[in-house]
Amino acid sequence: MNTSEKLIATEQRLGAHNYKPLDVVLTRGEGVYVWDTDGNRYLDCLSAYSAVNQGHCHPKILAAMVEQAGRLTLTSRAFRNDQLAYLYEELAALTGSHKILPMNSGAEAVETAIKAVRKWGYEVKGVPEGKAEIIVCADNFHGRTLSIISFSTDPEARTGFGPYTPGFRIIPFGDAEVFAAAINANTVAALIEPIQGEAGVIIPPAGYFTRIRELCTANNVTLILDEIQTGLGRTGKLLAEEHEGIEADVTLIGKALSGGFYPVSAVLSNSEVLGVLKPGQHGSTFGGNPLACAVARTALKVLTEEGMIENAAVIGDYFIEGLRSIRSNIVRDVRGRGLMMAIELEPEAGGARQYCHALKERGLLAKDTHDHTIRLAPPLVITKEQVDWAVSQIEMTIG
Ligand code: IF1
Repeated sequence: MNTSEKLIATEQRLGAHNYKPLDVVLTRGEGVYVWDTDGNRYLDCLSAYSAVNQGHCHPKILAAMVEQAGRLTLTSRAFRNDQLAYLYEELAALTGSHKILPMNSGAEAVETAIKAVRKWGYEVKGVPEGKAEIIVCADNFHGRTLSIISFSTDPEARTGFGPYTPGFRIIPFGDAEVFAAAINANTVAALIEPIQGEAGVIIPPAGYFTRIRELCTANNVTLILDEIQTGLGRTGKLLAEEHEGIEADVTLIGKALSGGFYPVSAVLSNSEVLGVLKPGQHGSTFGGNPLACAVARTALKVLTEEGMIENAAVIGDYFIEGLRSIRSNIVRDVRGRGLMMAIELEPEAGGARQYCHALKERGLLAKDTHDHTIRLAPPLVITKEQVDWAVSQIEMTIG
């Protein structure tokens, strides 16, 4: 057995089998590339589910992390640290948010928002205690905690984990009139992904979010957009909400907030929602720690200063055009916005996973989702030449 076979066997023996990864054992990354233990190079077209938008091991984020790690890593929020205020300031300037709450994982940011809007509902909107409702969409993906999977419609994510948290109303994604009908006096919030990632990169019809925004405003419903995957440049804008020219009341970010170095997430609020949380009512040991803040500050800085968001817009269009030019009778649809893309295969093609395997053999890493869809989301630093290469490999695999 070579090194990678040994490592896979050990994982198989000792690890919980809650994942089924492609059998490639990575040991190094730089920019859009990663290398396995046998020295093979791959073009990463997943970016750790959009957490490494800035590219692997970005040297400036690395330097900030090393510098901060040698100085101060964790104080807890029992004391203050000299990085948090700067992160607040820089995030507020970038996004126009008025209040920020730092957490670690994406799921924690979602949980935080759910807690805050419920409390807001009782204290500000006047919803009777215990009656708050949050509208969510079918085929959502917001994380893995008990409350979050309670409103999942994916049997794999949900089945067997009850009893479930009540208080969520599930409606189809993309239909604003169904949304209008679902609002009642106890509706405190709507929690929606701008583009549904796990569902297979589902882009709602134009005007959907404009109408959702109107309905939320008219009914005093807090609009929470989960931009954990779509945010921070992935779709060619800083936040995907900009494509429709709207502003959420609460925006959730995570993943690329650290450029993939460290779990950092945040709840951004431009309304009074976060204002309802008082000392002792919410928190986290690691949330807002100086190492996370220093890493996040630099991750945001390189994202904007190095033109990554513009690159995602321009190269994303180019990539999708390239994918659409592939002649294949097993492709049902190609869709995407910026560098968040998907190729949906015909059901007769026999599943996307075999094509992801084949792409891996050609040096391109991508991930299947929902059986028939190949998801593509390279780091935002990808070049035209690299896209040309990727498209040719994909063409040879599915063409
Ligand atoms: C896994 C998918 C991506 C997310 C949105 C919150 C979270 C996520 C919109 C939670 C996380 C991940 C987690 C990852 C697979 C993955 C994923 F395939 F499930 F849908 F990215 F496309 N909101 N998405 O996409 O963030 O707590 O994980 O930090 O292995 O479960 P987290």
